[in-house]
Amino acid sequence: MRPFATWRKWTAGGAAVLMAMLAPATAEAQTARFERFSYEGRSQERVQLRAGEYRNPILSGYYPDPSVTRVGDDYYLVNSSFAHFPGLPVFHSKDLVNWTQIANAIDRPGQLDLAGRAVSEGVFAPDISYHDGLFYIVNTCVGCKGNFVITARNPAGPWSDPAWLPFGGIDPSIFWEGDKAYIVNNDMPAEPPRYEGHRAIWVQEFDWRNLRMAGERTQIVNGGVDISKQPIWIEGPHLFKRGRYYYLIAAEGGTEDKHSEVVFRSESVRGPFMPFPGNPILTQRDLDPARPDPVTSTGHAKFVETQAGEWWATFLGTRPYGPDEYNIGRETFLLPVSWRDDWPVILPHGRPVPFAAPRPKLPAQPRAPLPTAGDFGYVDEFDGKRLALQWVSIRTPKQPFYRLHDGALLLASGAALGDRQGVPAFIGRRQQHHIATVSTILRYRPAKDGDRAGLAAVQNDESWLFFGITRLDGAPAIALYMRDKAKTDTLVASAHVAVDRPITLTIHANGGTLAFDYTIGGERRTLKAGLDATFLSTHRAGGFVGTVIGPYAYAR
Ligand code: 6LW
Repeated sequence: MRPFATWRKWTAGGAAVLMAMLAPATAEAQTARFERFSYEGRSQERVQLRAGEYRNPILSGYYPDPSVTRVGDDYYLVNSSFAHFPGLPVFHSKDLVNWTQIANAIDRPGQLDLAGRAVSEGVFAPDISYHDGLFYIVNTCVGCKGNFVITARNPAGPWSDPAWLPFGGIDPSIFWEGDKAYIVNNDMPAEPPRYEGHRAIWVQEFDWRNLRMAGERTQIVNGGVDISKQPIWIEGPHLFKRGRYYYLIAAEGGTEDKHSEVVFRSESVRGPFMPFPGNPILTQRDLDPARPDPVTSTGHAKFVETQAGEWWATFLGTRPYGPDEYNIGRETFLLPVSWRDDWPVILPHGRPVPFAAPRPKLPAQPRAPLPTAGDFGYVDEFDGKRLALQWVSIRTPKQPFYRLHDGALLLASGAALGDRQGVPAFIGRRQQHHIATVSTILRYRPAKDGDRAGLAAVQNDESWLFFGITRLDGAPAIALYMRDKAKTDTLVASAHVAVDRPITLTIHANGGTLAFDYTIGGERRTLKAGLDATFLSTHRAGGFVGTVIGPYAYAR
């Protein structure tokens, strides 16, 4: 059984501090000074967009479990973020194609304590909705306190502290019907599970005025489309109404390459729900595994009806470079929903997800200043007052570990990377393309053997690499360390260097391989090329996230 199955068993039983202030840094040893961070990314598939087309995925990189909603002619989307902090990225769009992150719904340490959480625990699939002047996100903190709801008048924040909801399971979603609300979610079935992965979908009324559950909870799907076939991991449910029917859409098959989306309908919100005879309405699991540029693991969809009356689905999918291998996580895709005989279909059986497709009939928007789709890059000079919304660390910080000062990011030491009980002084951004170049300029003088500062590329506490400056045998050195599902480091390569000048560190990713360059005084050297990077794939590392790369510092 793959590791994610074990994860699934764990049903959940002031201004952002990260921006706050360390004491002013001095030029002494230990303070790592990062002067610039640049990213340049290119997709492995070559796609030529024609007029009127958009590019899939719409959010490249680790942005899984999308939930989308419309308010007037504005669209909002939210993704899972597990134990990364700040968490629950919220995006805005006017055309469903160009997205701009406007918030992290969890951005105050007081909102959620992710202490001790593994990177793929924490906040699972969220759902965003709007009713009567207020936005709602319902969600589960796995390994922490379970299901909760947060609200905001403005989706750009601030979002409230959680109101905890006393039901088990994961993936809650709100369905609004007039003045009433219901929450559907995945949980254990009402009977002892018949097999591994046997789950159910439940519905209960949500007393939205008091942020609590009301009345009886009803199981509306047991197992999946056909329990005699032992379907696994029915999850990510969403309810909506169209015409005379209530529709329930849900993912089935597990979030790896057997993933799919299925649909049921009923004339009553509590069922009985009948499965669509043409299920699944989206999957790539029966396509030729040897097809070029495959999109796989598609499912976990949510629909939105546009102001023009079209229906669209956001869903997750992956773009592996090898057999179920991708380091960039599960991504957000968009496809139209077509209706026939009052049943919705996202993609007819046997069709591959297209990388280019006709846009929604919505007023076209300019490309976002920081694009989320296609090839793109950016440079962060660290000259703002706070870091951009895209920077994330691991677990909730107990105290600030970085500071922006004079065009640099100053990192103090935190816990060692790999220490699950602590918060490392690590702040990174998602690797969003298989072909990517990530670079930083670093000034740092290690005081003791083992002190480190540089770039870390992290899947989780046991699967990561560090490339940067350390001290080996009493002398400063450039070093590359890695952990491949391990509790201790392996030194891959090292070279002694002088650290009296800034050093540029560059990581080149190309699918399943990585190369590491450093430049001092205009002279460029390669420390290591052709490193097998499959240990940074979600498949090998286990869990639900993608690789996050960025500055890290640690003093012994
Ligand atoms: C999420 C579940 C899933 O809660 O994976 O793919 C879990 N779908 O619905 C974590 O993302």
